[in-house]
Amino acid sequence: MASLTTIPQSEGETKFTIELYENIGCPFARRSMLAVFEKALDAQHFVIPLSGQLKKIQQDGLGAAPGLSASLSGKSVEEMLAIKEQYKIDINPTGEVPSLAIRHSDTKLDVVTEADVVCEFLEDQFPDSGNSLMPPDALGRSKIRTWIKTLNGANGVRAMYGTLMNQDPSKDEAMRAAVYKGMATFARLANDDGPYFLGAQVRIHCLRVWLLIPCLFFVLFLLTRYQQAYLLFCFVSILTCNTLFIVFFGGSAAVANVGSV
Ligand SMILES: N[C@@H](CCC(=O)N[C@@H](CS)C(=O)NCC(=O)O)C(=O)O
Repeated sequence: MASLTTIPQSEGETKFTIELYENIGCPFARRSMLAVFEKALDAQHFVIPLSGQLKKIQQDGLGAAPGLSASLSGKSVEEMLAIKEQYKIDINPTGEVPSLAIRHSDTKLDVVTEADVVCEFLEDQFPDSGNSLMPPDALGRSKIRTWIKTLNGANGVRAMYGTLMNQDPSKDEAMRAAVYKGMATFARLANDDGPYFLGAQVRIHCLRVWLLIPCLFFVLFLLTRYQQAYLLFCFVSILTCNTLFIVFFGGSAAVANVGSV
């Protein structure tokens, strides 16, 4: 195992290090990357190829997935396939990212999966580190949970993607109504002052919403008469999101290679 950075812990606490298994091309993984960043945690980052990327590079060579080749530079197609297989054996049998591994000093390994669960775990485990991702009051926490539930439900992301993908004009009206219903829930729960959902601080659900901004703009583009303006917003926000991720996580974060584990 490559040497890992140890998180500062108070005396008497068990020593452990955290490892985030991620891929910059995955919105779920990005959410966990943002949570690690917001909690100011010194995690070891490992890039895991996505199945779609592996399929492309097997068919058309490393150039077919430039993002992956940049993250795992110097690795051959066979080595990338091996990284994925080893990840399934050691960390997450589903092969999905993100996964957060907690490696204890006695080599015991605990693994947390599912992006939302990883984010809540980081908040629960490190309440005093970085930004607090959950508000101290029960009412604030209930608003966050209601919005996340809405986002996961029929009027949330599913309605947005459904609207994007729909080829049947007779369903347009119902889909539009679902998206508006979801947005109305968001507006009802949101704090009037901002700039974030519950006021002055970034909270856990902001990590989800930020990554949906390009999608929201695209849905608005489809729903509105001012299509050119929204299309422009859509491209700008996609570019901004990607650029920010590359700057913050692709460049400056210690993105290591699981092959060195
Ligand atoms: N339910 C999971 C979904 C994560 C997920 O779907 N990740 C995709 C990439 S965006 C993945 O790793 N798929 C498996 C693969 O590409 O091999 C979560 O919320 O974290």
